[in-house]
Amino acid sequence: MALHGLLTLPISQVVISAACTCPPVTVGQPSRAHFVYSSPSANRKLILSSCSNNNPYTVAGAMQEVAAGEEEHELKLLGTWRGPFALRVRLALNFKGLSYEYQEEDLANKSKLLLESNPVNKKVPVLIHNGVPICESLAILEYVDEVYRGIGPCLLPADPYQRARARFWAAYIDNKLVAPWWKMFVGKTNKEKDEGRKQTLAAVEMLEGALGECSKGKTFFGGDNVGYIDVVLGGMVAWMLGTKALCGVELLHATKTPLLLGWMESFGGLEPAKVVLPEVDRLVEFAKMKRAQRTLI
Ligand SMILES: N[C@@H](CCC(=O)N[C@@H](CS)C(=O)NCC(=O)O)C(=O)O
Repeated sequence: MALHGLLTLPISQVVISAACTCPPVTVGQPSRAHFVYSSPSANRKLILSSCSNNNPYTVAGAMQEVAAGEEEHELKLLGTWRGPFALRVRLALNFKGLSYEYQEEDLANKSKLLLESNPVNKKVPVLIHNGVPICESLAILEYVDEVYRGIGPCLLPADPYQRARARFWAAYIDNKLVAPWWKMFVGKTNKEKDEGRKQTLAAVEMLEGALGECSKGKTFFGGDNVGYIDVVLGGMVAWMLGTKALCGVELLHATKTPLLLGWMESFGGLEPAKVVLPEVDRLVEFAKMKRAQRTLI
């Protein structure tokens, strides 16, 4: 890895991202920067290639060098292209600019690797880091954020109160949005579907308020940059957009949820999201077919 030249850079051109400092501390030039990577496997620091300060996601280029030069950096993700839980992990890895191998799972015929990696729940996503599996999407997000601290944007805020709040909303999304959404979509009776619909709409309204509060007038839950809540909800973007076609319910309204509508457009327009978010029509067709067959989605 051609890092030696970079190591000789004058300190005035370097952005130092110490192991627990978020965001990176900038020293010198405002427009171009170099990053220091604190290796999770060894106590050594590497300065990575230059990134534009204007776009934290261009650190992806730098990560390619880590992948090439850090012999113990090996990430493999088991997921499905449409699952909101695997999608949030892919979003997080992309936003952090981490390279990883992706294995698409067939839930009707789960791979040996999945069954061995997640023997308890046998579900995706599973992230395998240097051969060690990590299960449960929220645990994976936190793991990635901790291990690759200083690489790309931090997902969880540095402040303990803000961190607790981000975790609160992530749990809310799982329990009060995703679970009722599912009930609305595959509920066995009309009563069950109707309950799911009411709960989902109530959750969307609550999340509109949460976005206003967390973003402090900026675009994302994380403020100017995408953070933990953004990627957690991000996994649901295509499902939310497909809700009208799948359940006959309009989830977002220009008058009732203008912030979430704006969030969705901005989030979906970012390159790290664009490359993984499923195409809504494809998702709708697939989900309808699976619902008709009553098989795992
Ligand atoms: N709480 C889990 C949920 C994961 C989950 O439900 N995954 C689904 C796909 S979206 C799955 O693997 N289902 C397979 C099964 O139920 O056997 C997480 O956050 O990772």
